[in-house]
Formats: sequence, structure tokens, C-alpha cells
Amino acid sequence: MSAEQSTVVVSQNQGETALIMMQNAPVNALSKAVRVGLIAEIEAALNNANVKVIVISSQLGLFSGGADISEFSSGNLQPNLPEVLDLIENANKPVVAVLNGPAFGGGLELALACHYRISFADNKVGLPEVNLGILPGAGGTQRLPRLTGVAQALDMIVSGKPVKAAALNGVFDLIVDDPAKLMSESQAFVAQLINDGCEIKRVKDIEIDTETAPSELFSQYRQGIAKQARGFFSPERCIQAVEAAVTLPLKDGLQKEAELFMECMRSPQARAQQHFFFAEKAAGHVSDYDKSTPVRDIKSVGIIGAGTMGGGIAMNFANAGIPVVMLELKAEALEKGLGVIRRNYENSAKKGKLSQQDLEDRMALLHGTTEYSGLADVDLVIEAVFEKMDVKKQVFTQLDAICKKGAILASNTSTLDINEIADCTSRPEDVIGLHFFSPANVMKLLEVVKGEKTSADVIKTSMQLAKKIRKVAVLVGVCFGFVGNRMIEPYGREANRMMLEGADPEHVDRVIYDFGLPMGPFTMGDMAGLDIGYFVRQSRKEHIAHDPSYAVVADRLVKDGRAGLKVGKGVYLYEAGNRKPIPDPTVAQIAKEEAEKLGVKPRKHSDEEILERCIFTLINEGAHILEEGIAAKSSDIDVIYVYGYGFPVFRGGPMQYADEVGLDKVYAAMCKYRDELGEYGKAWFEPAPLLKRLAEQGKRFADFAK
Ligand code: T1G
Repeated sequence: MSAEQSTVVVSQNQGETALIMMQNAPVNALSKAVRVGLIAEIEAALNNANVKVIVISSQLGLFSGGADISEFSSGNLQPNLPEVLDLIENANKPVVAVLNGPAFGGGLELALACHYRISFADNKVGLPEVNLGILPGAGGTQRLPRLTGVAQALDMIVSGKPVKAAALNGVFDLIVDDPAKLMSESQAFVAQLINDGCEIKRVKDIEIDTETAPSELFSQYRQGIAKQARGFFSPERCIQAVEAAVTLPLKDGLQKEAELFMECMRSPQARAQQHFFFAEKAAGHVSDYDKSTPVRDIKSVGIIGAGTMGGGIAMNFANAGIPVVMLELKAEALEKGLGVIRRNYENSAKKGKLSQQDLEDRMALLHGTTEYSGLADVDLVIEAVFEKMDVKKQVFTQLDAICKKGAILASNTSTLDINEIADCTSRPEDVIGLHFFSPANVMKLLEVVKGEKTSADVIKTSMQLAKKIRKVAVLVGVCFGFVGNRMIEPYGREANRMMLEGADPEHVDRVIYDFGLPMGPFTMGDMAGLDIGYFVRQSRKEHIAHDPSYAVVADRLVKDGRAGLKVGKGVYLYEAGNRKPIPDPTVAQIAKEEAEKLGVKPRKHSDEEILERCIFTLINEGAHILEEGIAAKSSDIDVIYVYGYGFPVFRGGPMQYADEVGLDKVYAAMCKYRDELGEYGKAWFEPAPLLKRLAEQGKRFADFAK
């Protein structure tokens, strides 16, 4: 495609300046067409004797979101981005990058290959490739350290976090305070450059300032990131690439970077994290409404319950500048709840995450009432009261009587039937589930639970409001536990059943921790409270009737007052004020007694069996959920599990992981345990029909559309 036909790169000659503008909506992804267009325009400018300076910028609101991630799987990356950047860096006329907006990944690398860089101070730039399981593959690991020093470059590349242009020392030749003056000041910069004789400054000619790379830098950095980089493949390769910048000449450093880039690109983790990037975006693509569907204006929110959940939920709205009215029937409970919120903000302020002014501004948005009438004028109410249907129904009956017409009535229920709740009001079309995950002011996931009668505009309003309060919303249907909690049930069941069969809880927890979850099922159960599972099972007797054996130990621990961390003992023991689980041999004894009572034969569990029984049963439930239409697509389930349960993003989520393992293997394992575990196996290991069907067709969950 030649430049004149290019629609994604245009240029205009302004006398002695060739202005090359990218316009590949929506983010100037550096697709093949853009790379071809850039090469054509740059070569044309280099061959134009009138042109003295080349400027590269953008017609869109950002400079560039980097390489086109959607091209990675196609493999046709020629001409590749490094070729474009070599052309720029070796040009015999000055090339100036004018960053009129964010520059990420290859977009920033494009600027680094230029001879001069201009931006406005608050502009965001970054190298987020590590979040895609790869590393900056177009010279970023070699050029950035030469400009900004090794330590800052290392942190940007390994953390993937964006920084403000003004904070990136040594990278920009001109930082403009007022974005509105960017173009005019850039023109003056270029005019001066021409006037001064068009000197060319190539980053490759800059020697690394080894002062910024003390010998212990890399080892200390490795230690510093060990916890959050646990299990990830690309952070270590990012570090190695930056080390190469310090130890090798640029040409060899670029070669090393290319090798490490391809090593990462070929890894299952890169596939998983790139899948997840698009999965998160796709969660917002919902077929229940369209562009014409109206959105209700949410100017104020009522929260019922100022406890842990209610308080956390309230903070989300205060953080977004939306006034909140919190209802507690007792004044002291209200006082307590507001006090907890203030302490949370004060803790953030102590860590420098919040200014005192912001703290006061947010607290000023939080009002309290002890009367339902205090909610009469809010645009949205979210109840976070006790998880019992009759309590929820009482609340919604009151809300129906009190709240203004058009108010959205939402439940934070984590398992209960939204349709049943809606039907106790005169306005079921205004009722929806907004299931926050604890701690509600921290966890990014929001399950938006649509009832059968929930209107499209209420769904759309909820999905858009989620973005405003910085949540990742996934739209789900109604069933017990919706998606997340329904799938976690078999996961916890298998852990408990294996304990009954003689497995050590710490063995089970270690296998799951090593797989990449933040903690194993028993540690998680103790932290959440074993009584929560106990109450859920009491309300699900018909469901667990299949074979209730798995719960006997957990039920007995609760009856023995061992509700978990909060009481100092659950499956593990805990010293006061210490969350470290201490194995307790008496639990194994209890399990042995209960197993003998039930005639459950002891069984040796390999790491593989532990992993498969916990994770494949979770995946199998996901297959049921997909087939029932409770989740619209498998990638939505992945988003729920990564953001709601800490499923390792380097595995892409449970359904992506199953696709990577191969559904035939998942299916075979389900059949194996069904047949090996006697009555219990028959009760709980029947493969979901969708899993069976896709496995037989050699397909993936990602191929399934309801
Ligand atoms: N490639 C392809 N599609 C992209 C994309 C990209 N780099 N970035 C965004 N999109 C899509 C996105 O899926 C969405 O699609 C639409 O654009 C709008 O995105 C060689 C190899 C740039 C800050 O990781 O962080 O460079 O949902 O809603 O809120 O070393 O997009 O509309 O169908 O997010 O204005 C590294 C990823 C690539 C940046 C803009 N770059 N993108 O935010 O829009 S690898 C990244 C973002 C690389 C080099 C390596 C954000 C944004 P849809 P959006 P936004």
C-alpha cells in the first residue's frame, strides 16, 4: 500500500517541515498498514530536497497505543516495527516526535527512535508490554535506559506502569505545560532546530550512564518484585533485556532484546495475557442494549447497610465524586460505618495515596440517615444487608414504596435470586444485581446480574456506571451464585472431599498456590469464614443431597466453633493478630473419624490430581454456565475469575486455561475421576454436555457462542 493510498498515515509538507500524522482509529495501533505508511512517508520526506525536518505526530487524541496486538496471532509482522524505527534513527534529517497524547508500547518506542521528543507535561507514556506477557520489542529496553537512566527505565519496563511525561527525565527535549500550546511551541522548536543547522541526535550514540546502574541494582530489583512477579514469565526477561543494555553495545543489546521478545511471545503466558487484554475489553461488549438505549443519570446513590460491604461500596462512589446516602436503622451503626470509611481514607493518606483535601472532599460526599425516607430522592439504591431472602424482600418492599420513579433498585446479593427479589416490587424492570467483591473498595470486579425483567436501560446504566467507579463489570444471568460463586462451589467441594480422603490441607493449598492463585482453598476458606460456607450449604440441602460427604469436616469444624481466622482457628490455627496459617493435626484426625463413619476409603493424592479435581470441576461448572447462557462468552468467565478470585492472569482465566490444556484432556480427566471415585465420582464428576461436545469436536470454549 503506498503512502498516497494510505488512510492511516497522512502527511503534509509545511515548507521545510514534513508533518507525518498517524490516524489509525481508535488508538493508532501500529498495524502493518501504519508501518507501511510510515515507511513510505518518511522515505518520501527524506527524498524531498525541500524538507529539512520530519515531524511525526497524530490526528487522533493520543499518539499511539503501540503495536497492533490483534496482529500478533497472524504472524505477518513484516515490515516489523524495528525496521521502521531503524529507518527513523538512521535518517539523515532530524525526526521529531510530537506526542499530542498518550504513547504506549511501540508508540513510545517510536518516539524513542526519533532524534527529538516533545510532549505536554501531564501526558501519559508507558511500556506496558509486560502486561501482555512480552517485553518492549522495538528497542525500548535499549533506548529508554540511555535516555532516562537504568533504574527508572527498569521500573517502567518491568512494572508496565505509565508515568507522566514530565517525570521521565532526559527523554523529552521540550515539555509544554499547556497542551493547547503543544503544536505552536513544537513549530517554534522545529524552526529553531532548522535555524541552528538541523543537528541530528541519535539515542544509539548515547553511552549508558553506568552510575544509574549500580551493580546491586538488578539483584535488588529482582528481590523487590519477587512476590508480585511470582509465576510470571516475562518480568525476568524484561530485566535481562535491560541488563543487556548495560552490558552490551546497542546492536548486540537489540539482538538480545529480540531473542527475549520472541521467547516471551512464544510462551503460553503471552497467549493468556493477550487473550485477557481483549477479554477485559470484550466484557463491555453487551448485546442486551445498543447505542440507542438511553442511560439514566446517576447523580446520587443510596447504600443500605454501613458495614464492611456497604462501607466499601459507598467509598467507590465517593471516590468517583458521586454523593452517597448511607442508611442504617441504628445511629450508632451509621456512626461506626462512617468511622471505618474515614479510617480507610486516613490509611490511604498516610501511604501518600490520597491528599488530605481529597479525603475531606470524599467524606463530605458521604451522608447518613436512619430513615428509609432519606433515600426518597436518590437515583440508585444498593442494598448490602444480610444474605437472607426474606430480609432482602423486606428491604425491596420498603424501597418500592419510598424511592422516586425511575430510581434503580440494586441488590449486592452474592447468590440469591434477583428475579424473586424483583417480583416483590411494582417495578421489576428497575431491579438489578450489583455484586461487589470484598473488599468492595479494592476488588475491581463487579458482577452485574440482570433479572428476566430488568430493562435494557437499567443494564446499560449499570455497566457504564461501573466504569465510572473504576470497576470491571461483567454482565451475568440469574442462578445460585451467578458465575463466580457458582463455580467456586465445586472447587471448594473437591478440596474438602480430598481432605476427607486423607489429603493434608497444606498439601492442597500448596498445589493451588503454586498454580498461581493467591492462596489455597483452605486458607481462603478460613479467611472468608467457614461459617459462610456452612450457611450456604444449609440453604442448599437439595443441591448437596447428591453426596453431602464432602462437607462433613467443614460442618463439624463450624459446629466446634472453628469458624476460621476471625476466631483464631478453622482448618488451621492462628496466633492472635497473625494471619499465618498453622497446620493443626487434630483436623486430620477429625477427617479420619468422619471418613470412617462414612466408609470413605483413604486415597493418595498426587499434585496433578489435586489440581485437576479443584480446577477442572470449576471449569466444568463454567461449561454448564455457558450452555445455560448465564455467561454470554467464556472470556467473561475469565474476567470474573482473574479480577474476582485472583486466578493467575498468566493463565488467562479458567476457560482460557482449559483451552490451552485442551478440552479433550479436561474431559478425559472428568471421566477418569467420575469412574474412579465410586458413588461420589458419579455424583459430581459428570462432564458438562458442552465440555463433552466441544472436546469431541476438537474445539475450544472460545469458539462457543450461545
Ligand atoms: N492493539 C490493538 N487494539 C488495541 C490496542 C492495541 N495496542 N490498544 C487498544 N486497542 C483496542 C481495544 O481493544 C479497544 O477495542 C479499542 O482499541 C479502544 O481501546 C513492539 C509489541 C491505548 C490507553 O498494551 O492501554 O507495543 O473494545 O477502550 O480507553 O514493544 O487501549 O473498542 O473493540 O482501551 O482510550 C502495547 C494497550 C502493545 C496498550 C487507550 N500497548 N491499550 O485507552 O481505549 S504491544 C498496550 C491501552 C507493543 C512493542 C510491543 C489502551 C489505551 P474495542 P480502549 P482507551
